[in-house]
Amino acid sequence: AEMESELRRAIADEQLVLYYQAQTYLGKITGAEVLLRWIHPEKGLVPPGKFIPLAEQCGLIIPLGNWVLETACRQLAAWADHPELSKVTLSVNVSAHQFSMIDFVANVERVLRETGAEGKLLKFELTESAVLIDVDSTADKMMQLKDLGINFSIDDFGTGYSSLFHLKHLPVDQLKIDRSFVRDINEDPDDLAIVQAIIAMAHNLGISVIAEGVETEAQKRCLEKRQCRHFQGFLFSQPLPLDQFENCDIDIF
Ligand code: G
Ligand code: G
Ligand code: MN
Ligand code: NA
Repeated sequence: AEMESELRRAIADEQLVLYYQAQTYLGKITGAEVLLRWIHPEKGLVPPGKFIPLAEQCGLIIPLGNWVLETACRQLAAWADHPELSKVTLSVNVSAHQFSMIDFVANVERVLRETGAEGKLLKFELTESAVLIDVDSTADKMMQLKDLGINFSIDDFGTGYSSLFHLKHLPVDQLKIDRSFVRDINEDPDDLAIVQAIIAMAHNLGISVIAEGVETEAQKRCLEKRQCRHFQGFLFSQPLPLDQFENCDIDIF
C-alpha cells in the first residue's frame, strides 16, 4: 500500500523515465523498445519487475501505460525532422489490462493526434495472454490500430499458452522469441528446436521474427544461420537513457 501511493506520486512528480534498447536488422538500428524506469527519490532506480506487477493489481497500470505511450509518441514527434532518428520505430509494451480497456483505441488515436507522432513508427508489444483474453475484440482492436499504421509484435513468444489458430486470425507483424529460449541455444538442442520452429512459423506466415536477450556472438551466429535477422540484447546495446541512445555508436538502418 505504501508503494502504491509512492507510485501514484511518481506519475505526478515525473519520477518516471523511459530507457531505449536498440532493435537491429543486419547490424543497424531499426528501432528501440522503450522500457520504463522509476527513479525513486530515496531508493534510486527501481526496476519495472518491482512495480509493474503491483501497478497491474491496483489499476495504476492504466495511467502508467498512458504515460509511457504519450512519452514514446512525443519522442517520435521530436525526432521527426532528424536526418536519421526520424526512421526509428518505438516498441511499447502494452499490458493485458491496458489493452483490454474499452477506450484503448480511442486513447491511442488521441495520443497520436495530440503528439503528431506517426502511427507507422509505433509498435505495440502484446503478450500471448493479452491477445487471447477475448480474441474477437482483440482482432477488432488490432485492425483499428493497424488502420492508424501501428504494428504488432507478440512478446515473450512461446512462453504463454498461445493458440496458433488464433494467431492466424490476428494481424500480427512480428513474433518476438523469448530470451529464455535464446540463452542456451548453443547448448540445449530443445531450445534450438523451439527457436527454429518459431522462425520457420513466422516466415511461413509471412511475418518477421526478432530474438531478444541476445548476449553473445555465438547466439547471434546461431540465430543468423537459422535466418533470424532481427535482434535485441546486451550484445548490441543495454537499455539506455535517451541521450545515450541518441548518441550510441550503432548506425541507423
Ligand atoms: O526493462 P526490464 O528488463 O527491467 O523489464 C522488466 C519487465 O518489465 C519486462 O517484462 C518488461 O516487459 C516490463 N516492462 C518494462 N517497461 C514496461 C512498460 O512500459 N509497460 C509494461 N506494461 N511493461 C513494461
Ligand atoms: O519482457 P520484455 O521483453 O519486455 O523484457 C525486456 C527486458 O529484457 C528488459 O528489462 C531488458 O532489460 C531485458 N533485457 C534486454 N536485453 C537483455 C539481454 O540481452 N539479456 C538479459 N538477460 N536481459 C535483457
Ligand atoms: Mn517487451
Ligand atoms: Na520479452
